Amino acid sequence: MPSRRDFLKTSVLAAGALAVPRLAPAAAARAQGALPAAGGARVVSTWDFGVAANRAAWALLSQGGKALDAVEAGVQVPEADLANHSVGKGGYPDRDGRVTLDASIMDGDGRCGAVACLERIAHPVKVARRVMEATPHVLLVGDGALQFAREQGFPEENLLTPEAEQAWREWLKTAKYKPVANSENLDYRRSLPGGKDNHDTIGMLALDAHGHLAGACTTSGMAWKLHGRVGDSPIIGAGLYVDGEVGGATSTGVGEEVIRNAGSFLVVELMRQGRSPQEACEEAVRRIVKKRPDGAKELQVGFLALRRDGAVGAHAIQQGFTYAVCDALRQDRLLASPSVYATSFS
Ligand code: SD4
Repeated sequence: MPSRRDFLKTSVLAAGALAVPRLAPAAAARAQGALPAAGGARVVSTWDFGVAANRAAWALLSQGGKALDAVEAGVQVPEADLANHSVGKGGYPDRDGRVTLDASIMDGDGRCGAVACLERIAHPVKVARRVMEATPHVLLVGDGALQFAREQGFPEENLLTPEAEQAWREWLKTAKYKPVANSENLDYRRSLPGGKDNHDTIGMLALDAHGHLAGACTTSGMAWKLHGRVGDSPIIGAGLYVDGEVGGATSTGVGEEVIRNAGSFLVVELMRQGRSPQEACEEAVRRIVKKRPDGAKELQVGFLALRRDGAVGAHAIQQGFTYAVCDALRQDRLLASPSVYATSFS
């Protein structure tokens, strides 16, 4: 039996394309980072599950809807998918068996809202938007975020599904903790609990027909994390940043590395200085690798950027990061990001 690594190597060499292990809705993803502006609205998002999320966003964008509404609607698709153990209900819990969610949303005009370590609310992105619109704050965490969500009338429910609980109980047998690359694209039904499904996120960026930009990012964070751990996804400037004058960026992977480098803010600032979305993502990845040359060999971080003219860029440390692009021309594009390392270690 060839290993997953061999399989990736072979398929890349043979076909010039990256075959992803989880069923890719747009067939095999083509390896590509930069995409030129298409004119008109466009939405991009991370990983294979971005294709379905983009579709929900496109339902609004194609009708002249606002980028902010589109990203909020789009990321709710993986949040609601119980087979997705990375985002929303059904997400893998922390090491205490608690599902804690992180999410953020940002408009091109600078308004933003976020929640971190939120329990019992299935759509954290909606609470993030409510923080943005109904409070003078940007970020609510833990019990305070839950209290706010309750007061705002969000329904409460148990987010730990039997499948996720079983995976957690399996993990407890060894209690080994190591983030693994590209878990979002693994087949959750076949992968071993406690092994590969160890981190996950959807980041989405949209440009609407009126030229406005917005972004959202939502995750259950790293499976088996310490209770209270917060990743990059709800940190404005780390997992998500949008500036309507320039563009937006979002990230996925080991959030600690992204936070250390203010990753998404960095990508947007590099675009402001004239780098293309592709060059900006490459530089942000380079900074992470440069600071931790040995550690970076064993971890995944991917950046995705959308410039205000609709041009797209993506780059990752490891092979295997995919992203979805949707516009009037084509709604189901799934592309494989270029990467620093040619083979995925997972
Ligand atoms: C985190 N960045 O919590 C998220 C998880 C992730 O691929 O994106 N994993 O650190």
